[in-house]
Amino acid sequence: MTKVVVDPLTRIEGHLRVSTEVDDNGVITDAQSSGMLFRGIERIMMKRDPRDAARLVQRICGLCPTAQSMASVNALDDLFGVAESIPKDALVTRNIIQGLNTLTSHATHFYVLWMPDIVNPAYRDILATVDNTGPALWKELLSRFAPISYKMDGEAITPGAGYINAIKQKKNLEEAMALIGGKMPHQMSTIAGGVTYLPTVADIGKLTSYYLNLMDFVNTSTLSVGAETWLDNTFRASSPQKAVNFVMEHLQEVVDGSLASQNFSKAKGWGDLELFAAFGSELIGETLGLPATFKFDRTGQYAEDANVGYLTYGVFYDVENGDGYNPTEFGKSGFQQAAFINSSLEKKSFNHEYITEETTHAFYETDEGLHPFDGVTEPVRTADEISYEGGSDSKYTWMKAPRYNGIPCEVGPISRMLAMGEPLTVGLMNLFKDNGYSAANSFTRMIAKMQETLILSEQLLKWVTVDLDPNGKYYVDTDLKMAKDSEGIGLWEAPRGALGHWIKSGSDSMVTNFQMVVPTTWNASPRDKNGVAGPLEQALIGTKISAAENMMGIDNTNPTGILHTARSFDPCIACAVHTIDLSNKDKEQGTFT
Ligand code: NFE
Ligand code: MG
Repeated sequence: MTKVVVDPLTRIEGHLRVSTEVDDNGVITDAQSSGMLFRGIERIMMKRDPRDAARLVQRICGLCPTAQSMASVNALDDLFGVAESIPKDALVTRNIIQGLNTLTSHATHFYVLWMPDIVNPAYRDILATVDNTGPALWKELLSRFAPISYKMDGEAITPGAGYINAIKQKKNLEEAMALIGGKMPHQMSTIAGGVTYLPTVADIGKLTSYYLNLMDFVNTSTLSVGAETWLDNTFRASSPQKAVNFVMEHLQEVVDGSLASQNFSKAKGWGDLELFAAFGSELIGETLGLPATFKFDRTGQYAEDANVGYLTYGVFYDVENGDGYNPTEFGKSGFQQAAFINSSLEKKSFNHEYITEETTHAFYETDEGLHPFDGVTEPVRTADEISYEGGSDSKYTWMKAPRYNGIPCEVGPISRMLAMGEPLTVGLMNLFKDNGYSAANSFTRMIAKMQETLILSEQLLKWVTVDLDPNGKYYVDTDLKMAKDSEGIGLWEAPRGALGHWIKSGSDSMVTNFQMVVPTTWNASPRDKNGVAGPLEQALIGTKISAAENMMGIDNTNPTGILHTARSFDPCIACAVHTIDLSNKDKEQGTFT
């Protein structure tokens, strides 16, 4: 038995430690996920004017601040009793700014955080031995996905085009967000009752040109067939089977046109997503007759008897139906679909009352399952209570353990796509399940994210060019007295998954409790009081430490299995750990102001 620890895991946000035990066959037999970043957000809201929430709590993170501001403002609309009267134009504006943030985040994760994994040196060595495809494929992968800092045998590798273009696209989308939000990150536009932004006709023109720049990126980098054709045949397919068939037939054509010539360039029909879809899966690659494939469908898998569900609260207001929204239930279809989906992929209704957080294995006073309205954030008080070495029976992380009806849940694009019944995601997940793979794995997580990117891009165009009205109404008046002795729920979806803020106020309308349960706290959760591991932990246990193992032997010093799996969840520890300790400023464990 060997202990393999990755600490810190790079190319994520914040500081995550993944600690594993690996047997002599390279199988991970135990795993702990630890959030190492101790900071402060929930407690700074206590006794404040609740309206501060929409400005302050988005400082939790620079990746998903927009989602945090949106969850807060949903909670405030509920607290002030105005949720059902928010004008449609304000809801459209909020949808646009969240859509831009989600697209930025996904482009960053796909190209900048995850794809450099595909040019891990282990794969160069493997591909070098694969006749007909290996070396040519390796060259093509480098030309697209190698990051700026990539060095191999002391030689600097030229940055990949996809990597560079994603960074340029991030700038494009953040400029668009700043147009609405005044600045980015930490936009200033969303307030209880609506938004402060009133779009002009010129602004709509500018937003449209940012949109065209985005679609240029999507259509020239991501897909050779163009987003519209792809979506017509996948997202709008009449069944999951038809969506999968389209993708397989399209990929087969591309494969047939390029294998003999060993040419995997865009000219031969390989967009970045197509390349990943064909070569990223052992199952799909073998079906297509590819001699070289990656095995990302074998990383990040749940065991057959996994105790994990998929959770989404729904996101984006249903602007077709006019003003207002229900804070606990956005709608019943599309992006607005809230759902709990069990490990057999059966969709159930959602009720926020089933959400609890436990701290049996986290560095807080032990709670064994409080609903966020009653949630407490009380860190342990002495440094000797904080150790990351104790193993799964001890406390080992700053992340709490959220549960839905007692069940750990994976959140993120894969859960949203499942809930909306997106045909390609549903079809692929069932295909893997029926072939003895886990439905959720590194491959399906990445495909679901790119599928959401395409669907959301299209939706964004409608919000910008059809729904946004320069003569609209953008807020309803609120008064602090309306928040007297009240409570509010803000449910939303951040790019990384289900995000909830819960707020309570007293007789002076000031905040008496504020709790946030964020996506990475779900995904990178520790054990709960029953010893059940979190989703990332369960996805690691039972898989191989070395995804490149087939030809290279077991390599504990390049634990590709851990890297792919952990990064496929797109973790953000800045969001996941958000504690403050104002009372022990002189103590060793660290304090924050
Ligand atoms: Ni800091 Fe966040 C997102 C939220 S993470 S990135 O998306 O909420 O868990
Ligand atoms: Mg919290």
